[in-house]
Amino acid sequence: MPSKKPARDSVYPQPSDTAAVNPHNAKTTDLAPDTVDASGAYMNTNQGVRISDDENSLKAGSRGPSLLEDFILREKITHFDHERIPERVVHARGSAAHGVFKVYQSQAAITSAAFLQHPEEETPVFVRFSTVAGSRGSTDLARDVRGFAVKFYTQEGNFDLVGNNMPVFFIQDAIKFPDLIHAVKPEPDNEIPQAASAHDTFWDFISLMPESTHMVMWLMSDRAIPRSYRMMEGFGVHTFRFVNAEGVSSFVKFHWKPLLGVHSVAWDEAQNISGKDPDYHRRDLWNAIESGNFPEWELGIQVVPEADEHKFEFDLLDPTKIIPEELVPVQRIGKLTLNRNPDNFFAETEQVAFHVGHIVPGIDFTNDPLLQGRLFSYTDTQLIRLGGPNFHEIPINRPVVPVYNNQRDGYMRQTINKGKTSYSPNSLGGGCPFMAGKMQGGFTSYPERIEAHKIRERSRSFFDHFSQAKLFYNSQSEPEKNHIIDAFSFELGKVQAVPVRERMLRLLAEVDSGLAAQVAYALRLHIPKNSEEPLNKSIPADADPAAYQPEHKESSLPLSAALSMANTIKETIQTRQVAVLAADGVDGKALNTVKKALLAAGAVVEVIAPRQGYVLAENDEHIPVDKSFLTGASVFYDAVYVPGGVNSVATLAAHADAVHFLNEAFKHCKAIAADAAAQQVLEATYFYKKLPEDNTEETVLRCGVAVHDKPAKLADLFILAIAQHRFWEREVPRKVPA
Ligand code: HDD
Repeated sequence: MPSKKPARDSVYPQPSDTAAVNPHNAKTTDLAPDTVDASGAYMNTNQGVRISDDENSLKAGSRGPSLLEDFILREKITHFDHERIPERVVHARGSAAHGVFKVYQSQAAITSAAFLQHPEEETPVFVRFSTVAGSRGSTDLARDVRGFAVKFYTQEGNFDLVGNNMPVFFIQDAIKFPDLIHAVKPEPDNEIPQAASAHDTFWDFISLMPESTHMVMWLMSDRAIPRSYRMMEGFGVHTFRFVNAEGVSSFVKFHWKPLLGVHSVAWDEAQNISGKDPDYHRRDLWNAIESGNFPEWELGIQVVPEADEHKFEFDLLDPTKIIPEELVPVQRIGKLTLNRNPDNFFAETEQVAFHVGHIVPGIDFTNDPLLQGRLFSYTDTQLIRLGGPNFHEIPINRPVVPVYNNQRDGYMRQTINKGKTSYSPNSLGGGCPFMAGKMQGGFTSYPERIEAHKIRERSRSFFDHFSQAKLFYNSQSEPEKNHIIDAFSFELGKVQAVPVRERMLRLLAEVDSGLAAQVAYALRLHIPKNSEEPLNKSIPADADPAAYQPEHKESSLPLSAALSMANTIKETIQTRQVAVLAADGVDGKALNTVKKALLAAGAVVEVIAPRQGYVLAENDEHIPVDKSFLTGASVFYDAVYVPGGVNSVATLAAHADAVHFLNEAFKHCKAIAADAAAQQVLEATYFYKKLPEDNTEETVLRCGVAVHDKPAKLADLFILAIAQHRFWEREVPRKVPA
């Protein structure tokens, strides 16, 4: 046994409390050693030489040529020339935040992972959300899967849960990942389209890969156009293992459940937002955290005892399958809170390196062939993206525990290792660093018994590609089904190759004949009567095609309520964005009453007017304006309120942008409220004639439009309506001219 703690092999300050060197624990005011703040400091070069003139290069005479000896200019330009690093090959566009995780109660019975033992302990986390296909500068509201990657800086080292906002994946084996990504990325000849799956190569690939059917149902659902990162679920996708201190293993699926519920925007709205504010989700996350509205998720787990591995009608190792929550309930075991924005996008969000293979004792892998391939890919990609093998030394990637091993040198090495020994075993270094046995928290892999032939083959238990796609579709509400039909019609409508469209129709017919028929109607095509033979084109050269036909199984569950966003939490308007349309002469008293009630309920309220600056209320109050009709748009808000006031109402009723604002909000099924005195504005809208006569709570909850002559009562009704998120039933028939 070592008699004393080995010295830290690091250049960083070495306080006894490891939390003090952890940049992730630091508050913005409490700068960590690696964080630089120039307040009060003089500008200097990278070598620390103070700069007296950063405005002019060194020249031979004030009108003469620049001199090569200008080391200040050369250093500055050279650094600038090298400022870009390769963007992530997938998930290039993202944004992130710091936070903490706390477990509710010890999970010792199922896992020995230290961060899941003590309810009083906080584990720092860094979470990055992303879109998959678009490049770094693309739009947040693309129809796409969202990455949901969480780095837990635990006392046993880093654990990365690198998941998505959809619980399944397109492919079953990692060897197909480059094909999938080549197909979805912009087409190689003309680099079109950006951040979109609506093009030939993607659907060509999908149409030949029936295993992707379940995932594309999710992708064509509203899950692919979230209202906010804060309102998405997250999933670890693969089945992982938990292992307890006795070495007993259970299978586990990870879930993140957002406390604000799971909500989306409308597709038309998503496309509008993409043009008007491509940073919509990034801004939303940033603003929520800056304003103290910290996003929260509960960590959920579905646990399956080892002995039950084969009790399901699908294979737990197949990443195109969920475990329906009706079969194995999700236990909520802890809470994640994002409470601090990064200080520097590049240093933190861009340089963070997640890896599905970063696990800690108590957690282990399964033989899911997609997971197994990922284990190779993530380190490999960081080597090229972050420039070498020392990316773990970048502050955002460092574990909170000191690192002692015999790895040395390489590009950008930061650590100054002391001593002569960088090998093991050694006697000259006292045998340090020592290996840790189980008792000292050493990681030991779960000793799974494996006895098999070495073979390239897909397990037959992975051949059911449609039963869970059907389960997903059958579990959706009518509006959600309509959105899926529209999404397929849109995406396949953008595909030029008719045989690809037809092949997709045939696959959709395997899911639901009504779905296939409606998409076929939109495309004016017939659904091919018979499937191509073989239906599954993804077959090895020497295989018997017949043996590769997918199985046509039915799920024994008719539906799963957890799969529909219609069943999400609808009890809060916390952080919902409400637009107040106003012009000079607005009824300031009514406006303030409704605004106060909305703010008290946690909403964010912004005044939109014909001009920026302020509006002059009836009572001469100056009411600040947040945006004009030029800089604001209904698609940025969850709800709209029109206060009374004779002049304001007359101005807005005659203002095309104000009327468009309301029509569009109605089209996107949002809550709308108006003072009775603002009726003239509503009369100018397309939907006025559709409004019911009465204003009971029941009517407002059904149609989402509240009109009342008492502002306080109006506010109550409005808040109830906003909490519903959207009134999707309004879309039938979907014919609003906005
Ligand atoms: Fe991956 C990034 C999630 C399959 C290879 N992946 C990446 C990120 C997320 C995921 C969230 C972004 C991390 C960040 O914010 O930096 N990936 C998934 C999920 C998958 C999945 C949930 C299936 C269940 N990925 C997958 C496969 C491979 C990769 C099968 C390769 C065989 N993924 C990568 C990568 C990336 C990546 C190329 C790009 C940038 C990075 O790793 O750091 O290595």
